[in-house]
Amino acid sequence: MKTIVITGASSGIGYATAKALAKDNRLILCGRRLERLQQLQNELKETPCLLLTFDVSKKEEVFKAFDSIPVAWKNIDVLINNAGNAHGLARFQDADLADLDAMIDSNVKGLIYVTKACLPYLQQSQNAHIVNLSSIAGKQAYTNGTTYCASKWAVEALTKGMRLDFLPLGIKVTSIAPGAVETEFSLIRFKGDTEKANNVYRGFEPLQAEDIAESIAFTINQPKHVQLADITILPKTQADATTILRNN
Ligand code: 8X3
Repeated sequence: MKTIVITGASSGIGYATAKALAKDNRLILCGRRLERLQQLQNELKETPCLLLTFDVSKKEEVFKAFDSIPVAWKNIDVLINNAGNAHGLARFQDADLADLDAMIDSNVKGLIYVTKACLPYLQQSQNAHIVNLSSIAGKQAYTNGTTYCASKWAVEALTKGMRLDFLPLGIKVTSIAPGAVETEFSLIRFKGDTEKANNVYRGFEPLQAEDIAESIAFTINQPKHVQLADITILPKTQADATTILRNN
């Protein structure tokens, strides 16, 4: 049995990951919306769950939440840094600065805050592991996505750097880099415009959140001496960040 923290647990990949890891583990489910976390907890009847409500981009909220963890939950084995989003899709010169701030705040600073806040608890574990949700956008910049891509390149750099820094601590660090996954991701990127969001997944079979959850489960269930460094997951009909074969 592992104690596993999942950020952004109330929807998408975080939600599917909580479901995939529910058996034989204890879950610390983190998100901004308590009702959504409670709903997930109700669905995971057999699983011991602790709910932490905070916004990853708000430093004080993050540290306050981790400080509030009861003693019985303080031995944390796995941190899944899943929270993060894309805001807007526009050329850098046209992009809204507030959108760029939001992506750096959640995808980069949020991951840093949560990891810093969680580290003292991870250090209690003999089998500690951090899984960072990156993206194909962390490996290939594309037009209109410059700052989103930069935020995911930062996740890649943080993952590689942490793997080096944590060697003496014995903490494994893995990056999971998905391509097109059909979640609320595009709806958020396009600020609720369903037509634009649906168009992203038009004419091919995208990944589902459950596909990514399965790889996360595979990653953290490796033998103690095995550290998966990096998994890139694409739909069968996606070759790179911008090349997708569509049938219409
Ligand atoms: C999500 C994948 O290609 O939309 O991170 O940036 S992509």
